[in-house]
Amino acid sequence: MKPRILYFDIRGRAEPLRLLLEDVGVEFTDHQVTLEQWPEIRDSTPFGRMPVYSEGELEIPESFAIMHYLGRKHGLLGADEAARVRCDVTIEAWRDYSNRVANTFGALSTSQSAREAFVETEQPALLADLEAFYLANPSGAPFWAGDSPTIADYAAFHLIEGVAGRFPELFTRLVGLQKFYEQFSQRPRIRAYLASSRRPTALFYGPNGKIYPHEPPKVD
Ligand SMILES: N[C@@H](CCC(=O)N[C@@H](CS)C(=O)NCC(=O)O)C(=O)O
Repeated sequence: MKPRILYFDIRGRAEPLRLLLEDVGVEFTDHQVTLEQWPEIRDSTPFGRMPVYSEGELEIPESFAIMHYLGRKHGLLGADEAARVRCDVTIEAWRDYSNRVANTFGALSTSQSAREAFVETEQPALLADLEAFYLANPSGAPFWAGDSPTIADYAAFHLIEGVAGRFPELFTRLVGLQKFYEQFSQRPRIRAYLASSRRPTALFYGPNGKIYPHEPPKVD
């Protein structure tokens, strides 16, 4: 039986998992749940949250636990200790960035002035630090950790795509991140997935509904 990802009909926390499975060529069922369907499904999930990954008898909640499981299974955790450390650091640093974005744009309680401050000051600084870390990969290969793909690349790719779509001016200044993004998107199975209709179009849910990659952020 094919493995299954259960998640909302958005990219969100499931997208790095989808990108990984696509890239390694594993066929999977991508069960996309609408907001309306969710209340009926919630109680059947381990923590009342998604994503949930299933493979036969194995059921894994928590997106990072799933990511690490798939990383172990498909040899995507780094080829040596230095790469494994860079992989972990990359995952954590992008997780912090993603939490800041979610708190800023996904929460009704965030004020407009806090959103402005994030976009003008904090976000460029966070991304510049991430870019510097990427460029310091000693291998010089177009990956975040060592000279082969790791789970960090799928996590970073998904979040960089959000920057490219929603903050294009900022993205043009982040030449290193652009280079990674362009090279990674040319991997044959990734390219096929990006062009496919099976991919959800929305990035995530904001307080007023779905947020799309090319929708500019509302900061005023
Ligand atoms: N730490 C969890 C967080 C999961 C989570 O917050 N999922 C959200 C969607 S992104 C959810 O299921 N929300 C529905 C709800 O809370 O009712 C993970 O990384 O998987």
